[in-house]
Amino acid sequence: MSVITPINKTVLDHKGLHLYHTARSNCAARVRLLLEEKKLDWVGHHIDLGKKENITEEYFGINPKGVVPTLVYDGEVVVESNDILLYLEEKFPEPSFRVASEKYQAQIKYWLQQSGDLHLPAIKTYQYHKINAKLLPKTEEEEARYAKLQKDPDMLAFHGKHSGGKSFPEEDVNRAISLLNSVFSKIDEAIADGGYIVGDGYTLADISWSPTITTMIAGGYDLSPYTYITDWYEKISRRPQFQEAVIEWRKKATYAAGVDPTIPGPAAVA
Ligand SMILES: N[C@@H](CCC(=O)N[C@@H](CS)C(=O)NCC(=O)O)C(=O)O
Repeated sequence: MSVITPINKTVLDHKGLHLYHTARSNCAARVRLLLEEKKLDWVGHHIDLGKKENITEEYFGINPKGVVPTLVYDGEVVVESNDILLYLEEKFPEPSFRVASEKYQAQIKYWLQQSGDLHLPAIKTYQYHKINAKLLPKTEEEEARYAKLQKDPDMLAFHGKHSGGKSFPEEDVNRAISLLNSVFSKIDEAIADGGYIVGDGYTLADISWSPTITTMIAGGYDLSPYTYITDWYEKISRRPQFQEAVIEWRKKATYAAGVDPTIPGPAAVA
């Protein structure tokens, strides 16, 4: 569980649930979705990635990698979106998005782990290659600020690959696509069994992966070979909670001056 001791002590005074999040982030969206499903009240702190509001000493003081989301609950700081899902499930068990059997609980953990492990090499790489590198360019001053604050070597290497208008190396993009194809084939197979990723009910595994599908569609990823995923996504995206936590929030995103916010894909994810 990614409970951390923050350097920025101001958040220790937060009472109740506070979420530091971004409108267009699939990582933040999965946490908003669970909060919505559990009908929990939360205070939002919107961190606009376009305006580089994450690249500040204050924000790195609560999230050491400078990424969203970060959850603060009564002063306890939790990072890593999939760990936040497990944390919320533990603190607020009803309604539950886990299933009772041990076999299924292990499967949920596996899918949350996959979602976390594949984020940087597959989902984020694909998305920066397709959209975000152009959507979120850093000025020289922002680059310098980032280099000073970011201590994580993987994050430095990742953002170094698109700095100064560079394109992602072809091998990274090919690897991302191959990882995505492989995980989507597995998810498709899992859904074929019971209509959901784990068993025949809506669980944290679906809550973790469905906002990622929105992001993939927005990035122009072809999901048509995965017919079970397509039907499952259709079903989940019709939930009012999904509309509120994922789709409505995406519409609130703002963009850096001079950036074209047009996103390919169905109108629902524009
Ligand atoms: N493994 C992290 C990844 C978080 C992450 O990379 N969030 C993205 C938005 S989806 C972000 O904050 N990007 C800004 C950046 O990389 O500087 C999690 O699941 O919370």
